[in-house]
Amino acid sequence: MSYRIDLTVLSEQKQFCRFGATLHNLSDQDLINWKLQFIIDRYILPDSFTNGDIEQIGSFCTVTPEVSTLKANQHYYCEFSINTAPLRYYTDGFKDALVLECDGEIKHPVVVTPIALASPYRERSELPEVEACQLALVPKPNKVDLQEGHYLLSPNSQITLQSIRAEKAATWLQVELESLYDFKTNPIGHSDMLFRDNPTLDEGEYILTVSGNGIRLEAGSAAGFVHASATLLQLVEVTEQSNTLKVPCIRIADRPRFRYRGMMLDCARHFHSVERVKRLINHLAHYKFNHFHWHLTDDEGWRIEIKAFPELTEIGARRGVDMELVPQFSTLNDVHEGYYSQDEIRQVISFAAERGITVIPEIDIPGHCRAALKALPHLLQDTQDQSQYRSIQHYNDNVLSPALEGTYQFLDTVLTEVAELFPSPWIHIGADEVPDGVWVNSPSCKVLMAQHGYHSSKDLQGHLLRHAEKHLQALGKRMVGWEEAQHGNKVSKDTVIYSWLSEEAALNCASQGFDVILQPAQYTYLDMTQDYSPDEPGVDWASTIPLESAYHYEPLKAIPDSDPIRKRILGIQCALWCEIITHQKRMDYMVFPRLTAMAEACWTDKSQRDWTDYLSRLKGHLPLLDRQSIKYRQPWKNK
Ligand code: TNX
Repeated sequence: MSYRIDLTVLSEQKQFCRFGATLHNLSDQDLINWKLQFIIDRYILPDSFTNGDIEQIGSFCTVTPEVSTLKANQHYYCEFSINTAPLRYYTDGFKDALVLECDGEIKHPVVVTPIALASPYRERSELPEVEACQLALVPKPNKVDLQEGHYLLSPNSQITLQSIRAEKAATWLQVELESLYDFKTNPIGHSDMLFRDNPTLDEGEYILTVSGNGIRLEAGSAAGFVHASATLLQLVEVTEQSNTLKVPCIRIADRPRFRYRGMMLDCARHFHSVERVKRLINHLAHYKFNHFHWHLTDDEGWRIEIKAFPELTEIGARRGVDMELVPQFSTLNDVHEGYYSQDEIRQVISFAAERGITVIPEIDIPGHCRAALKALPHLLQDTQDQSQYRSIQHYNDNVLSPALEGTYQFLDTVLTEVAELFPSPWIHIGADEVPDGVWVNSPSCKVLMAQHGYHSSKDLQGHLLRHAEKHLQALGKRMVGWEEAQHGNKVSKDTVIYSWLSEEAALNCASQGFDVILQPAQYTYLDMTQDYSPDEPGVDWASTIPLESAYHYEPLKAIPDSDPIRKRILGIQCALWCEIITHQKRMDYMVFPRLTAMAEACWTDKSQRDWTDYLSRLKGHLPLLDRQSIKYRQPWKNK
């Protein structure tokens, strides 16, 4: 180890903190004409920086020190401030660091020590001890009638279809019985797993009956059959005999509480392979989710192949030191790259459809567009624009211009390809977090504003989104977007709003006549830390979300059942933003077991939900997670 960097909190207040960083030259060579690079996801106030200058693009920082030589066995020290909340977790500190010499020609890796936090070490909180429940069903079905005895699935067991709608569910059940329990059904055996149409059952609803004669799965929809299969997969118990499973005799009549039950995955901040995406979608099916919201583009990466614009992925899907997109969030030295070809996307869509899940793509505009802007500057950059702005993630060049022809050409072409590729009736266009100050000093935006009598940047954003909405409508699609999509009051009430700030904001949209999906960050963001110990990975800008808080998310608590506004709330979605999700293990840790708590908020009636009861079912359910090698966060310390 030749170079090491330490970061220490010097002082902290609610919205202001000061830090000291020390770079140790532990080598036996002087560093000459050197620079320091590091990654941190807070904005460093440039004027607060001592002993050098800092330049920051997103989370990527380059320091030019005041003194250009750092002697062997000496150290360099700098201080700086942020005007945001204190750091509480090790993952808040430097993620990586690098020393550059000779104009970047020589790179020296730097060991990063864990940040010395100001706050005292906080113990991880403990869950109450509970007995593992035998009938470990998650989410809890709405009506369960447990009976005496068991039915044995044997080497002679066969799946029989009396409904064409059940075909996909039956295949999925077969695949999962084999992968989870090493159980093979017999194509010419005794028909004891029967899928049967029941036209009295609504979308998603099912009845599952296990008796001495066998197992019957009834539904009126393809999704209902998938949900029935998911329940059956949680009911089976292994036995000593090979290819023999035990299922308790039972009758379950079950239906979803909300018709939209979703999860969003951010594949832009870090790329996740097709295999990883499918793995997650399969888990979603086990918990009766029916939508997968695929966040495919953002400032830090464009992940979907667009045939008309190969630059979007040639340039926009790669980050590295000497590239158009500089490193962000994780390593400085490695190239981070990846995108999904249209063929791979089709594969994912059909994999999801086989599990009752609709894939909703998101192309995030007009903010969060840095990757697209860097890839297609000739179309998208407004070279006359002198506006000064800084986005939440510290970019000053990430917003599309509503006054450029190229913006519309880009948007129409991309949305047309996306609409052709995805059978989903909904297309998500983002619309979140356009920074203040954008467009104000753009001559062409001023002209556009004057032409239409617009007064603010919100009007301009609305102008662009209304265009997107009309284009999507012409392609037979419904536009959906984050909460800010209704800013400027230009899109129609046909747009579905995904509300992430608060329930109040969601209800405000619903009362204006928008359909709404609830995704409040304080409860449903799986990138939030799960406890108060500093070694918990994650962020906490919205909250820390222990399992108990996730479980206790109860939407619309204050709204009477009779209030018609409830009809506008279509459902719930949880989200995994992936700034810190760099590998499968981290993903599993952040997702599980909180996903199971979210599933219950989506599926199970309020009257059926109980924290302690959930915990005992969760305890009984953990072995099934183990069978899938899911590296979940241990809910109990000494499992
Ligand atoms: C907010 S919620 C964002 C994302 C970040 C996330 C981090 C929303 C629409 N935008 O861009 O990744 O916070 O938690």
